[in-house]
Amino acid sequence: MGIFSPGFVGRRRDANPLLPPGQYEVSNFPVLSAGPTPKIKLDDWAFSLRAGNGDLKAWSWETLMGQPIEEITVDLHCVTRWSQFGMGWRGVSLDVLLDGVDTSTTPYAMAGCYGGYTTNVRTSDLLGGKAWIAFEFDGKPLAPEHGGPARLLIPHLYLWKSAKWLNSLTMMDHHELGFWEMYGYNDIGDPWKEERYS
Ligand SMILES: Nc1nc2c(c(=O)[nH]1)N[C@H]1C(S)=C(S)[C@@H](COP(=O)(O)O)O[C@H]1N2
Ligand SMILES: [Mo]
Repeated sequence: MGIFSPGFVGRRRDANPLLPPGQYEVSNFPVLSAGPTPKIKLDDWAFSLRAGNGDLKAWSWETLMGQPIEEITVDLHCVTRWSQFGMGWRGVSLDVLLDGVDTSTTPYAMAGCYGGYTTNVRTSDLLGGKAWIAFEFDGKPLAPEHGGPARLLIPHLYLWKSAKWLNSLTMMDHHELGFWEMYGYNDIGDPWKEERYS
């Protein structure tokens, strides 16, 4: 005879193997922004891939839409402890955008955004089908408060790494800290290892 009824066991946090340690499930996709929501017209939108010596490649909205688009269903985990399961997105893989770029000398990257937010990631966290520029959520254009027109989507890391209003990605041969990382958030941010703070 168990201590809990089957229904109660199913609702225990640690009973769900999809939930990283210390997280709870939500279904309302909370908004978390460090500043005001920038309003960017699609005609003005641009994304640049940079390295130390300048722009490597750049995309307009039109040229981004011309790339192979993937349907992405993922669980997202925020360092403030909410997780949401089965979130449906559309976006372009970073593998596509970095195709033909020699990343062997640039193991670090910094995402830059309209509004000035930055976050640092390892190049290895961007490649191998693990990261996208996402522009649709739940069948609709990505809402401005969630990072529309387009945001980085790196579901295997805490959500602060998924930079909203993405505008640039700078490939670097050296390590630098982004906005929240300078305030003590973890350098890597793996929710399964509970890498919340540094
Ligand atoms: N440009 C930008 N991107 C950002 C942020 C921000 O303030 N500005 N906040 C980060 C943090 S701390 C979180 S938790 C997620 C929240 O994404 P959401 O508002 O879509 O839930 O966006 C991340 N990306
Ligand atoms: Mo956050």
